[in-house]
Amino acid sequence: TNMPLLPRPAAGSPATQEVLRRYHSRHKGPGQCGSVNVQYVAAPLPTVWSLVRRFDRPQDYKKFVKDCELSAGDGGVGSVREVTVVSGLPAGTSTERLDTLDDDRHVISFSVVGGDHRLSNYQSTTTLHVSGGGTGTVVVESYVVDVPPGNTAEDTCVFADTIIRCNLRSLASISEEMAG
Ligand code: A9S
Repeated sequence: TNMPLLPRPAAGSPATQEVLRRYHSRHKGPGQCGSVNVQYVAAPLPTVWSLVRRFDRPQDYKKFVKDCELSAGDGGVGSVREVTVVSGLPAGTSTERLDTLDDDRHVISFSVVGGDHRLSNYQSTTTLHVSGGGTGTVVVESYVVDVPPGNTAEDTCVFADTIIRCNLRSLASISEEMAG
């Protein structure tokens, strides 16, 4: 039959839907891939945000970061960080610029601008959302990145998603520890 399908309403409050539309539906150019990862954290948003907003201290929850130094700025928009990666990854350093830091909407985004790794033009956006009346937080992290020559979009996303899910699980456990 030609019976139209009844669209299911999207999840989340109108405010959440607006943030998702605005910050997580980035356009992928030709030769790019990307995805969205979501993590529930059983800690209040201000606790989670206190970790996520520190562009100068990714090592506080990103286990693959050995060291981080700002090479420009003081941690505000436009700051540049030089990240040194732990051994075992196919990367040594990554140079990253802070593009957005919104303490009201709880949005942070950065772009990879250099380094000796294969994730060229990696651009990431993370937003935080109050959940469970304030007892919990939903973290949404999306990215786009160039597919390196000789790799598939699928392999590139599997690699990036593996690192991101690791970061998000670590963010959850540290936040939950802080919140007691
Ligand atoms: O750090 C993040 O938020 C997420 C990712 C996927 C970071 C990846 C990375 O910084 C390495 C950890 C160094 C791995 C980049 C840009 C390239 C890598 O190969």
